[in-house]
Amino acid sequence: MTVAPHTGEMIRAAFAPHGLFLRGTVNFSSDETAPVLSSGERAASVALIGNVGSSIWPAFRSWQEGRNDRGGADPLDAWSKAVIGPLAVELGATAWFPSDLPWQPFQQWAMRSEGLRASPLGILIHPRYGLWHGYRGALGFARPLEGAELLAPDHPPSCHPCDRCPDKPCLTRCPVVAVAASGFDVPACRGHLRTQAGQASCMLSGCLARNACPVGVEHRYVEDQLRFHMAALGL
Ligand code: B12
Ligand code: SF4
Ligand code: SF4
Repeated sequence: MTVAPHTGEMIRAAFAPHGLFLRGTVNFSSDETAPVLSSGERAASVALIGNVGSSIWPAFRSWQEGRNDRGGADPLDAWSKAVIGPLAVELGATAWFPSDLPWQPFQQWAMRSEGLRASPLGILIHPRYGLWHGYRGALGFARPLEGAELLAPDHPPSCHPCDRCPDKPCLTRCPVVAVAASGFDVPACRGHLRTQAGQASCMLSGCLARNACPVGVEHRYVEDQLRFHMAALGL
């Protein structure tokens, strides 16, 4: 049994005012270990909710300005919960958030539902938005969602930009070689971010490796958002 066919439209309409998009959906088969809903049942499906480019930034900053505590220690997570939590209740869904433990496999869900693959940086690359997109939450439903028609309207054809990028500039721009085909060296990156050089480059205008990618440059995060994410990474 599927949910009402208009659920995709309802999800889109509910999140659009916040700059959030329905990124894709996954239906679990009965032999998979799906996440557990607040009702105690296993989820039959999840809908991924996220940003493309800086789509969430005006809504997030305006929410933050209206709060005495500026959203607390993790304001973007707090905003995501403030927006997605109540809408999940309205839609009869359980909400999960990417930074909450136990980590739900957001990237696996995105690969499956959006046909995306990992870039050498570890983050998934989108044929249109490049490295400039992310996930703010997921909605779990007790029933399967219908498939293709629930994808974002601009869902791209399945192709992996890194396969068509012979020079791979993302692998050569990091001053401390923290980004390598073998993995992301978190201590090396954070060590550099604490130096004067790191403060004057990556912390100010974003990860040099991520900025070097030629895909979706028009969707690069605005400076304020870049600095916000770098501050979180450099902690
Ligand atoms: C832990 C974590 C980190 C750790 C990574 C530690 C490590 N070496 O693994 C740290 C803090 C360093 C990190 C950094 C960043 N992260 Co991070 N991170 C996560 C988190 C919370 C959990 C990942 C995980 O282990 N999941 C557990 C398993 C169960 O999930 P999975 O889907 O099955 O597993 C995938 C990941 O493990 C991934 N993976 C493996 N190695 C690495 C290494 C890195 C650097 C990343 C990002 C992913 C990754 O590959 C697996 C296959 O799908 C996810 C959110 C989430 N719930 O997934 C975000 C997440 C993966 N991060 C994200 C982002 C954007 C970043 C940063 C760019 C943020 C920033 N402030 O700049 C940086 C990346 C730095 C870079 N190289 O550019 C996004 C990626 C979105 C996308 N487009 O794919 C996510 C999904 C969060 C979100 N809100 O959207 N991250
Ligand atoms: S620079 Fe090339 S290899 Fe690196 S993430 Fe971008 S498209 Fe992929
Ligand atoms: S933020 Fe700077 S130090 Fe860290 S991976 Fe990117 S380029 Fe390297």
